[in-house]
Formats: sequence, structure tokens, C-alpha cells
Amino acid sequence: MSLTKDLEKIKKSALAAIGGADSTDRLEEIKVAYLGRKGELTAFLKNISSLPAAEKPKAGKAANEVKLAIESALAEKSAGLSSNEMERLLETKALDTSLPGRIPSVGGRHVLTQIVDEIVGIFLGLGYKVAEGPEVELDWYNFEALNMPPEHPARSLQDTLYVNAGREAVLRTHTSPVQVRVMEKQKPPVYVIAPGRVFRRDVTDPTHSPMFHQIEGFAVDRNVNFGHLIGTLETFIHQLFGTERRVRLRPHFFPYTEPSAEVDVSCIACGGKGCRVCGHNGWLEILGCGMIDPNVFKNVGYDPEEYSGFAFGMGVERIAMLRYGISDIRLFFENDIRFLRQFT
Ligand code: 2U9
Repeated sequence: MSLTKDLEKIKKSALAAIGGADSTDRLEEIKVAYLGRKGELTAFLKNISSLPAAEKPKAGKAANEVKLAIESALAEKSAGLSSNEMERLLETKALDTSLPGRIPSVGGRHVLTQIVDEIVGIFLGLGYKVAEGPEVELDWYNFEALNMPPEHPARSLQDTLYVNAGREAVLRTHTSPVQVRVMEKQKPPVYVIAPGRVFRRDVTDPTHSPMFHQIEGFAVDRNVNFGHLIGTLETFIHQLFGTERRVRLRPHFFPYTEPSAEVDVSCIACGGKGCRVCGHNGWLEILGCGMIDPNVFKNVGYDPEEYSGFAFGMGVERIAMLRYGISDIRLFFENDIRFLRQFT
């Protein structure tokens, strides 16, 4: 009899407490007080095992009924409190669910990075490897090894930014030193592409910047000839600008290649008819190239009787300017988001 009374008391006080709870936190406290590990009802349930066997089933059943009643009262009250609390929050915190969300801004690769990646991708497809090297170079790698002796005009003070008073160290004026370093370390065959920043003592204007980007490439193997060079560059130009482009070479001079040539592509804006982009002559100059001078091979310990090779170089900004009709190189480096966003 007293067991039933005890149970009734627990149920009554639990339901009263639940009824009076004014927050979900309070409700949680009540749940622990009755149904938790040290809760009142839990203690009662534990006691059942010490009852005489005849009383156990009845007491167990009654206790379970009370447990179910408390649980359902808790659930009902909890649902009510939660929606009240949400309403209160909506009122007090003035959450405006009609306000449009902020669109996260997505970054993108710089237009020059995109061009470099594209060009490098084409040469990776042709079996070339990528090499990089230091931007501060020794005179040997930037000039001397490339067949540019001390009095050569290409290293005049106007062109080169020297790093120390003794002029042994320079900011590299091209990425060719990367290839000299590759040849020093590796025996042919080598097929390498070298992208990177280069520096020249130029006054900034719409087509000149003291820092710009180059991609150079070279191939050294047995029996490499000028035909391989032309075939490689034509394949590259067709992939970059489209197979409808024509390619022409004009003789030129570079200290590190012999023979040398400049390479033109039929105008990518007018197709060769003549327009403002190509200066009304139908062609755009985009590359320099040639067969690597035997003196360069001797400087890195390659036997020019055994090996031959070709090299080529291009300015990344120039290619981007032609492709997108950009008339001022400085736009690439000002980081004006309105300019950059056009290319992402
Ligand atoms: C080695 C031997 C030869 C790289 C070459 C050019 C021709 C070239 C210019 C294009 C526009 C530089 O950015 S630019 O001003 N480059 O015309 N570059 S052949 O010749 C090499 C390189 C490395 C060992």
C-alpha cells in the first residue's frame, strides 16, 4: 500500500514541477531529478529488487506507468516551451528572416597565372617538365654562361638591376638562367619549360614594367634540328590561339641562339586582314627562338658535337594583352578588383 502511495507522490510532484517549469533548462533539471541516475523514480525502481517476489511484478508495472506519464509530460511541455522560446527570441533579438543572405565572394586565379597555367599545360602535354630557379641570380647564370661576355650590350646598366655594388648578383633579366642550372645538373635528353618573374631597369609605361613574367622553354637531345623547333612552336601556337592561325618566322639575333628568329602569329583579333591590334599588318610578334649556341653547351659541359637543342621565350603579359585587348601593362599589377574580376 505504501509503495503505491510513494509512487503516487512522486508522480504528483513531478507533474506539478513540469507544469510549473518556465524554461527548457528548468525542464532538464526536473528530468534529471526524477529520471536521472540519482533521480527519485530511479531510486524507486532500484528498490523493487528488494521486495518480496510476489509484489515485484505489480510494483514494476506501476513504476513503469509513472515513468511513462512523466516522460510524456516532459515531451509535451518541452515542445510548448521550445516554440515559446523561439517566439521570444524572434521578438527580443529582432531577427529579420526576410533580409537577403550575404553572398560569399569566391576568389580566383590572377589572369597572368591563368595564362601561365595554360601555356605550361600545353608543354606538359608535349612531355616537358617544369623548372624554377632563383630571382636573384649570379652574373654567370644570367649572362656569362649564356654567351654574353662582360661588355655585351644586353647587360648594360639600362637593362639590368644589380643587387650588390660588386655587380656579381643581379635580379634575373630573363628565365634562361633556370635552364643553365638544369643543364649543369642533368644530362640530355632535357625538355624543360621555365616560367617566372623577370626584372629590367625600365621606366614604367603602358607597355613596359620593371617586373614582368616570361616563359622560356628548351629541348636538348641528339639530332634536334630547326624543323623540330618550328613543329613544336606551331603545335603550341595552334593550341593556344586556335588551329586557324598562321605562323611565320623572321630572322633575328640573340646571343644564346644561332640561328635565331622572331615568331609571328596571324592576328588573333582580325585573322590577318589588318586592324588596330596588329598595327594594320595582319601579324603579331609573340615569341623569340633559335638553336642553342654551341658556346652555351660548352659552358655547361655538354658536347656540342653530340647534342643539339632549341630554345624559345615569350612574355606572359604581352600574350594576355593581345588575347584580351588590354592596352596598359600596369593594370596587371594594380590589383584593382574591378579589373581582376573580369577574368574569373
Ligand atoms: C638557354 C639557351 C637559350 C631563350 C630564348 C628568346 C629567344 C626570346 C624574349 C621573348 C620576349 C624575352 O619576354 S621577352 O622579352 N625571349 O626571344 N628566349 S630564345 O633562349 C635560351 C634560353 C636558355 C640555356
